[in-house]
Amino acid sequence: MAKNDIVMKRLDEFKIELPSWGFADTGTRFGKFIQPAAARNIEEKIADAGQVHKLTGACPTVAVHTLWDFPKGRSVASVLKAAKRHGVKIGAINPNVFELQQYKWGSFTNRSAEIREIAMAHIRDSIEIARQVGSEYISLWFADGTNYPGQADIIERKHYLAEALKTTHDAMADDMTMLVEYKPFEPAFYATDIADWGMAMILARAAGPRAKVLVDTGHHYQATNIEQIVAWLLDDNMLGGFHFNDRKYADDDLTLGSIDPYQIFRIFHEIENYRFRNGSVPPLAYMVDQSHNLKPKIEAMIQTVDTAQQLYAKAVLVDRKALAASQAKEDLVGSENILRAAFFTDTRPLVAEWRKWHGLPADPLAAHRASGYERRAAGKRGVGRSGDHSFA
Ligand code: PSV
Ligand code: MN
Repeated sequence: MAKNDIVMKRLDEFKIELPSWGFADTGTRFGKFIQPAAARNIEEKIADAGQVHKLTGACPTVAVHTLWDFPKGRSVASVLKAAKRHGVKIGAINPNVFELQQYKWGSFTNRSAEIREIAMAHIRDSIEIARQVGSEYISLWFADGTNYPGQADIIERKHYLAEALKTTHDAMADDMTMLVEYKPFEPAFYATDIADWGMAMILARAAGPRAKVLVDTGHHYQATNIEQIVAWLLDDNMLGGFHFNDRKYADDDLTLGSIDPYQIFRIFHEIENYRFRNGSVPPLAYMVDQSHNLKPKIEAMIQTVDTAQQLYAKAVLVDRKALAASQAKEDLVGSENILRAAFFTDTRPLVAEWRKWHGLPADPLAAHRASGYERRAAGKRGVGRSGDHSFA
C-alpha cells in the first residue's frame, strides 16, 4: 500500500475521546474565569462534544465523570438520550473518589475500612453506569497520598490499594477494561500512592488481565522520557490508553502539542514502531484530558484533535525500513534525520484530504467559527451567569 494510503487508513482507525469536563468552566485554585458559552450540565457537554465530532469526524465518544455528570436526579437514560441526539456515545466512566470530605485521608488507601467501602460502593456504581451505557472502560485515578514524611505507612497503603483494585477488576464484566492512571504529585505533595508507571503497572498486573496502565502525558516530571515508558508498556502488553494534554511545568492541562509537539510525535512513533515489529497494536483508548481556563473550549478541543491527527500522520510517515537499516549501521545522524524528515513533513494536506474523503470540512476550526455555534450557546447559556465570581 502506498504510504499516503496507509496514513488514510490509520486516520480512519484513530479515534480520540473527548472529556465531558473539558467543556465546563474550570479554573485553577486561584479562581475561574467564566465563559458564557461553557457547558453547564452533561447535556450541554455532550452537545459540545457532538459539535467537535461533527466537524472532525474523529471523536465518537465522550468520557464522563461519575460525580460531575451523574449527580442525584440525573438518569442514565437522559444522558444516553442526549448522546444519541448529538451523534456520540458514552466512553470511559471516571469514578470520582477524590472530592468529598470523607476522602481527606484517602479513598482506597484510607485506614478506615468504612471509608474504603464507601469508595468501593462508588466504584461499583460507576461499573453499573458503564454497563448501562455500554462503555468498555472504567478509568481510575486516585488523589490518594500523603503530604508529610511519617504521615502513614506507605506499604500498608499499597496493600489496601492492591486489594481494592483486585476487587474492582473482579467486579467488572468480562468485556470491560480498567485503566490505572498515575500522577507524581498534586494533590498529595509527599507520596502519591500511585505516583508513576511502575507502581501503576505492578498494581494493574496484580489486579488481573483486564487492568492496564493509563498514561496521562501531563503526569510526569520534566525530563521523563514518556515515549520510552509507552514503548515498554506496549511491549509488556500493559498499555491501556492515554490522557492527552501538554504542559510547560506540571499537570498544566494545555492543549496537545502546544508546547512540545515533537514529544507527542515521538510517542506516536513508538506506537507505530510497535506495529512495525508486531504487525498490529493492541486496543488503546486515546482520550483527551484537558481543561481550558482561557481558550474557548470547543475551539481548544478542535485544535487538539487536529494536532493529534497531524502528529499521528507524521509518525505513520516514518520510513521504518530505512530507519532499521540506518540503526544497523550505527548512523546516528542518519537515523535521527529519518525521524525528523517525517516530523517536519507538512501533513496538513494529507489530513485535509482525509477529511474531504469523509465529507468533513477541510478546516474544522474555521467551520466551527463560521457556524455561529459559540454565539448561540453563549446566548442560551450565558444568561444569569456572573462573570465576576468571587472566591473565598
Ligand atoms: C487528575 O489530574 C486527572 O488527570 C484525572 O484523569 C482526572 O480524572 C482528571 O484529571 C480530572 O480533570
Ligand atoms: Mn488524566
